[in-house]
Amino acid sequence: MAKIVFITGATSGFGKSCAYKFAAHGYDLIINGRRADRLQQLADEVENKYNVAVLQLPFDVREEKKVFESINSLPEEWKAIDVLINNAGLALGRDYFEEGSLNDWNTMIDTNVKGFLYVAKAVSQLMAARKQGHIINMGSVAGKEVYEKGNVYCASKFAVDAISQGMRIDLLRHNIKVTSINPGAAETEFSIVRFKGDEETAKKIYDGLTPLTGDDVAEVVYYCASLPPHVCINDLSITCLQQANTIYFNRHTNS
Ligand code: NDP
Ligand code: 8X3
Repeated sequence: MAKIVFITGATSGFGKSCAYKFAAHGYDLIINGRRADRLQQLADEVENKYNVAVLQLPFDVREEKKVFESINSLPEEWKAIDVLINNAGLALGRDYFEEGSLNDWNTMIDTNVKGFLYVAKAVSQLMAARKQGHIINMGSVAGKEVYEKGNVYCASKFAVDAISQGMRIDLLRHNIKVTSINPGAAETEFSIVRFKGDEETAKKIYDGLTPLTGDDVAEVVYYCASLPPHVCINDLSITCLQQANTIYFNRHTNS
């Protein structure tokens, strides 16, 4: 019986790369995101390429009832989730605190904190019943150190960091591993979403950098998931070579 990985936010970026990586290693996939057309396309591609089974679970992680209903009504054979990659999330805006948009703040907190919690709780209940499992939470360097105009996004990722620590303690008695992965700047659709479709501004974030890619992060996520049963990476930060923390970059520009 193949192992099962459940990936939230699989329609783009890290989640999508993780889908390919885990499928390449023979995992069956449960894939989530709001864009059903992208889930279908991903399912078709990995099923054909890797001959694995894929279950699509389109929902918005902010919809509490839908999250629990979708996960609790999984077919019995799909409830045996080995790995959860709790990855769906976003930044919206990069504004001085007093100029920040309440809508942006609500969406980030509802998605990155509350939605993240709903998925983690629903899946940890399934794992606790089996006394096994591995939850990999997508944090960020922004959850370790605040930067200018990062305010609420950083707060949401600090929350992920604290929740990961709490989960690690409370789920220990169920034999469940909890890993927090904290990437730095990675060129996915993250900045396009953050700047609301302004591709030029999004591109500038990576000026003079060779940033991380989704595949780089997926490699690390898979490494954490592939260690022996008695070994758990608790907390791992990863940046590109040109990034020291959330503020210091060694950009190679012509000017
Ligand atoms: P992308 O924008 O490329 O992917 C984000 C994914 O999250 C998409 O699949 C999107 O799917 C999903 N998502 C967003 N909101 C919801 C929602 N309400 N319900 C369900 N799914 C949702 O960004 P990344 O891959 O870069 O980001 C993935 C995670 O990594 C995020 O948590 C982000 O904060 C974090 N991160 C990103 C970094 C970066 O520099 N790129 C660095 C550190 C951490 P859909 O729109 O179809 O719902
Ligand atoms: C994404 C990385 O530095 O843009 O979490 O906040 S950063």
